[in-house]
Amino acid sequence: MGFSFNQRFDQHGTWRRSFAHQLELLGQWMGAHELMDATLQERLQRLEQQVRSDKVTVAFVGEFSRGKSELINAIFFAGYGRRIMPASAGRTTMCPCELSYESGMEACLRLLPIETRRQAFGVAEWRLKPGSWVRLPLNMDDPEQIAKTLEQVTEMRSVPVAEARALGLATDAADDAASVPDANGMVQVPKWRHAIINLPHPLLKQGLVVLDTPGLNAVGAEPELTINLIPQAHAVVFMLGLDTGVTRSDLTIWRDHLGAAEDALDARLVVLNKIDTLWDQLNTPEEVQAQIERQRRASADSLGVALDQVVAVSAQKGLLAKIRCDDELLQASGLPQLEVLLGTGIMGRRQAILRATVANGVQSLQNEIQRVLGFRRRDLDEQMLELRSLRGKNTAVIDAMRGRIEVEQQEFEASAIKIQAVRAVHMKMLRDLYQRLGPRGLRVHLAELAEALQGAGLKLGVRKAYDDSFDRLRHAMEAAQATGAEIQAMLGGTFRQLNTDYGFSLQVAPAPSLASCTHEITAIEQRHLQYVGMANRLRLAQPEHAQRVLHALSVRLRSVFEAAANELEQWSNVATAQLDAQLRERRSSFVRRIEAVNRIHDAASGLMERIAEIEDAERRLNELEQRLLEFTAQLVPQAPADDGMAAPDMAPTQPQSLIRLATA
Ligand SMILES: Nc1nc2c(ncn2[C@@H]2O[C@H](COP(=O)(O)OP(=O)(O)O)[C@@H](O)[C@H]2O)c(=O)[nH]1
Ligand SMILES: [Mg+2]
Repeated sequence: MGFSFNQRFDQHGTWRRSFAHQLELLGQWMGAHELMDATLQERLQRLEQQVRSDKVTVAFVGEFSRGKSELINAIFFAGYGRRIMPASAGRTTMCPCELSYESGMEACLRLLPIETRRQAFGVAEWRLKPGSWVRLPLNMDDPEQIAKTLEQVTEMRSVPVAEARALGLATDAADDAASVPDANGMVQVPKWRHAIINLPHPLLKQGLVVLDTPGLNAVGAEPELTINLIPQAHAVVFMLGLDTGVTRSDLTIWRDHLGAAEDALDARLVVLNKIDTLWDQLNTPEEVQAQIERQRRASADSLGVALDQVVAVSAQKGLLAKIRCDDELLQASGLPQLEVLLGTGIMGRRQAILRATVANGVQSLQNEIQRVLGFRRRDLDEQMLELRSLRGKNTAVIDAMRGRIEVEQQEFEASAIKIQAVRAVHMKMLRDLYQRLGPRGLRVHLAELAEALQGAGLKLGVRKAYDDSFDRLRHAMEAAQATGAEIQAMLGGTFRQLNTDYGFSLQVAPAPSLASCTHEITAIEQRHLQYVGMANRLRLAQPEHAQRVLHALSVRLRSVFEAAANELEQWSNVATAQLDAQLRERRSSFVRRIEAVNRIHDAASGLMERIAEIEDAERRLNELEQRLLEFTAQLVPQAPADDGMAAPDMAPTQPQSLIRLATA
């Protein structure tokens, strides 16, 4: 038995809260024991942020009228006791709708007017301009008011053909997605370009983002959806209607907008909706079941997915059943099975990834702190040896020792200057690296593509420009990787020297692998080639559309490059922070040693006192280490009980009696 999506998400939320709390305690503890420095602080914050702001996006994609909005209502919003997203006959979602929750903002619907398409900005930029959005408040105590307000997302406007063209919306009769002009030469276009629904729903508050999309026509017009939003969703639910089967436009969306990227197939579910249309009195439950099975198989075949990735449901009956608390109808609707697949399968995997990342972060944090503790311990050991050698010695010997320590200290300070020089080279290499991975570097790599896409009558050279540009991008990533290796070699050499000369325990980890970034670039390329290679050629002939495509593409790539730069930066910071920490510890150790020798010089009891102090300090170090291990053991998350189990058997074995009941 697996968990439903909602349960899974709830458990995850609980874990995240307790993690954040534990992390805070750890931070306080580190501060109290002088184990905190700027880099460790930053890493703690990053871990905390990673867990707190972890968003999980589920996108519902498919041709209009397949029941996407109804399914969203059924899975997430049945608790409101009514339909929240508009999904009744003749009321179709006309713009992409994002349901999410931003704390500190009142519940509201924000709408971006379609006219913003006249400008080259993508939705991502418009997000930064809150003034451009129409904002309508939602009254959380009044589901009627919420539903009524959300009907805005179905609004259309009548505009002259020329204006629709200027907005980059399909008007060409050859394009079968276009709306046909009426007698006055007017066409219907969506009133809004994008909607963001800010709702303090428990799941949304915990970081769930639901993306409801309109049909093919609107998806095709907004490359940002295909290039950014849908590929970045953690799960994609592709909707089909049992009443229509797999149509040509269903296939177009599947192929051109979801792409057949192998690794993404895992995070994809196909929902065959409206099975209730078969529940009539004339068919026996066995016949109904057989027909559903046939359609599942046919859908799986036409889309090229495994049969168990196709789930048959009735969103409408599922919603109704939840509202009426009718468990038998709910089972018959197939909704619970779908929810388990989404929860245990897709979300479970996604959360396992986050937990693994966090476990890694905690482990390396622990290593860093242990390194500091180890260094302190070694320093104490050496002091102890030094002091024991002084037992029963006269003041001349003690003076000689002070002299030795002072010489050692001077030599050490002299080498600190050399260290500065190495550091300067390191910084320069890093700066070059960031420059190449930054927005300006990216623009250079994309210049050829931009030219080809924007040039008049371009389309022939475009494929080559794509190939070249993406090769260049991959190259840039490989070059960054090579620089990382160079930095590692250089720091490694310096660190080894310091370890030998001063008994440091410095170590540079290998530079982080950027293979996943290179892989991501290839995935973006594949998806993109698919996009430009198919039905979208026509659209690409319009310069505004080409501009939008380029724009969406660079936004997506920028985030990949940024991620690579961040990884490298983190890694390099850890290495230099280690060095700083050990330099600092060593400096104060010199001061303590000289102080101790002075005390021993002044009073016979000084030596025994100092030895006792050091023994005490060693005991405390052991306690600290023990406590550290306790903290990290608590932080490394335990997976929920059913992890690692195979996804539950999803064959839609709806009990015959239930179908009978539902059809009665
Ligand atoms: N019979 C039946 N109709 C459904 C079901 N789900 C949705 N519908 C209807 O199909 C139409 C389109 O639904 P909607 O959710 O708006 O589709 P969307 O355009 O994909 O979001 C509406 O009239 C819904 O009432 C279902 O499970 N069974
Ligand atoms: Mg809809």
